[in-house]
Amino acid sequence: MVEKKLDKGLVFSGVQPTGNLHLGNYLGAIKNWVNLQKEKPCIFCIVDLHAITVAENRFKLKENTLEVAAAYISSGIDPKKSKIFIQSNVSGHSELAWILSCHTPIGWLNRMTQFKDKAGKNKEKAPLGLYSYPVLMAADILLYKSGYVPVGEDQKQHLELSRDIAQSFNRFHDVDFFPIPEPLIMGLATRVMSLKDGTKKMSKSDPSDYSRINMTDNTDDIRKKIQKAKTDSLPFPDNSENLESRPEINNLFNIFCSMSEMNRDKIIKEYSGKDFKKFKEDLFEVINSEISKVSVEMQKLLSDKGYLEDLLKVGAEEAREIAENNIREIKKIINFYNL
Ligand code: AQP
Repeated sequence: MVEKKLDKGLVFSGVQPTGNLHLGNYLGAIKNWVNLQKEKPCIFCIVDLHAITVAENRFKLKENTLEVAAAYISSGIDPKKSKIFIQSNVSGHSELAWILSCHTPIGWLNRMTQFKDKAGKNKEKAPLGLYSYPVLMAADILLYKSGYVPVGEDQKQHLELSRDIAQSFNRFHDVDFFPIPEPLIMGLATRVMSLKDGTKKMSKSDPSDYSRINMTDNTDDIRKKIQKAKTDSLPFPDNSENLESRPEINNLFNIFCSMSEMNRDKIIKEYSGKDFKKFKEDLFEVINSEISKVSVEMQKLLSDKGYLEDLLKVGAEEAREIAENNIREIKKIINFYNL
């Protein structure tokens, strides 16, 4: 549950349809949205324009898009309460991205670590879209004048940039049009790490399937992956202080806390000094009891493509209505001719 009072307008967030949705996306993002929709109007987008910033993601765009829609609904997002739609179906996202790019100094983009990570050594050959990705993200949020953006830790820097861009627009035009969006970094697993390397983020693009629990994994997959998850040769710790120096253990411990909703000290008391066999068995149980249900429900929804498509169409119509109104206002503020 969100503890602070949310009085700054609606909630916006999204997931890229890039396949391999995983436990990080679930715990760091989607699961938290289910509670938020009880308190606020929410918009949950499938951000396909972001996905095409990486060329390989274009191959399975349609099926990955439906997979995200199925994941949202199977996790408990209610399409009657929250708007669920595909980003490219609402043209205001691209239109506002251009406008906001004219309010974004290149120096701000040069600081973005995600671009540096994804472009790697080949930054001269990286597409412009990958570089300007955070401007499109600012447009996604500001198009709906959203006040809150629930995301995992990894998106914090992009969100800070969205705030700067909103302020820059407001200041330049001397208006108070865009609310300054706040990140909501929620839950106990805001940065879920790879099961094979506790210093690396659990990620869709990791070539090893054993690095992550996928939201479509069945019971057997989950069992195998937890059994094989990297630990170390020391016993389970007797306090949470030295966990930072044991990244794999820290990660499994955080996943356990988050999924079981058990108190940290209670978990430590239960397993302290023991080897990891029993802990892993119990970790498997808590993950499996939740994720395998989501996975089964996802398969069911994915077998009814028409249902998902209809729902996304309605979501896009509703989103378009808000977006078009706001774009009209923004154009007035800029002083564009509107003939
Ligand atoms: N490991 C993670 N822990 C916690 N939260 C995470 N999120 C992603 N990975 C983790 C959160 O999930 C939401 C949707 O993310 P996205 O669709 O933008 O995907 P991503 O962050 O690009 O996911 P990956 O797995 O890291 O993809 P690749 O490998 O392509 O880079 C966001 O709220 C994000 O914070």
